[in-house]
Amino acid sequence: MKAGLLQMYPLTPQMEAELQKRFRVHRWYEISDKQAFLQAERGAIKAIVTGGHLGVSHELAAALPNLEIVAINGVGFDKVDLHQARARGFRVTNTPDVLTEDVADLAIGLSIAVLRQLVRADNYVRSGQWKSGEMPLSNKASRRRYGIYGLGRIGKAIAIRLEAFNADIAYCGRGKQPDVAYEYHSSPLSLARACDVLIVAAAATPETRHVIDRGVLEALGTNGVLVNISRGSLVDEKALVDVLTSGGLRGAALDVFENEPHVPQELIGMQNVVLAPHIGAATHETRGEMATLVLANLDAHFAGTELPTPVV
Ligand code: 8YV
Repeated sequence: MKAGLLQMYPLTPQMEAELQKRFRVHRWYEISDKQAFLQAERGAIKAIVTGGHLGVSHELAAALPNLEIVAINGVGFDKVDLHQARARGFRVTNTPDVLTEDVADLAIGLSIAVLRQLVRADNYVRSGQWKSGEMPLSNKASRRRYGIYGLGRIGKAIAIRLEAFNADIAYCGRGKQPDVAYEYHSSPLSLARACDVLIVAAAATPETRHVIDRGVLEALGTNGVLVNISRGSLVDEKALVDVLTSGGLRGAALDVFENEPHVPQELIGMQNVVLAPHIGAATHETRGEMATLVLANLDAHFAGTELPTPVV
C-alpha cells in the first residue's frame, strides 16, 4: 500500500499528479474534521509537503507517530521545528537555489516600483488622470545607496543585479564575508544610516525577529525606502506603519507580512507603499523546478538514498 502524505496547501496540478502517483495524498486544508481524520489516519502518514510560508505546527508533527519526512516547497524552514525533527528523527528538506533568481528579481522589481511609483503610474493612465496633466515626479533607482540585510544566496543575487544600477552597495549579516567587496556594517542600524533603500533578505530566525525595528526605520529616514522579500517577522510591522504614517520614511515595498494573508489596513491605504502577496518564487518556471526538487527529496528518502537538499 502507498504511504500516506499530508499536503498542507494547494500545489500545481502537475505536482499534485506526481505526488498522487507515489502516495495516498490527503489535502489537510480541505479536511473539515481534522481530529477525526487524525484518529483514523495518523499512523499511516509518513510524509508532509508544505510551503516555506506555512511549515508545519509542532502539534501536528507530534500527532503523527510515523512521520518520516517534511518536504518544504520553499527555501525557508523557519516554520518547521527543527529541534523536534532532530529529536523525533524525521527528515526536513527545502528547495534552495532554484528560487534565488526569482526572489532577487522581485526585490529589484519592488525597488523600482516603489521609487518610480509604477503602481501609481499604471493607475494614472487607467483612471484617465493623465489627460488632466503629468504625473508628479518620482525618484531615481540607479546610482542610489542600497543596503542589503542578509547577504546569503538571495542577498548576493540582489547585489549582482544592483551592480548594473551603478549602485553603492552595503550589507549587514552574520559577519563580514572575506571574499565580498561591498561595505560591511555590523548592525542593521548602521546599515540603515548608510543607505537609501534597505532590502531585507535574511532568513527568519528567533534572532532576526523584529530586527528591522522602529530605530532602524527612523535611521533609514525620510528619504529612505524599505523593501522586504524575506519574511514578515523580520520587520516590526506596527513600527513600520507608524513611521510611514508620520512621514518618517519615503516608502516601502513588501512581498511578505507578519500575519499573511492579512495586511494592515493602514498599509493598504498608502500610495507610497507597493504590496505583493508573497510572490517571490511564484513563477511557472520556478514552481516547476521547486516541485522537481521536492519530489527528488521524497523519492530519495523512500529509496533510502542521499537527500538532494536536506535541512535535517
Ligand atoms: C513559499 C517561501 O514557500 O521559499 C520560501 O521560503 O516563502 C515561498 O517560496 C511559497 O509560498 C511556496 O508555495
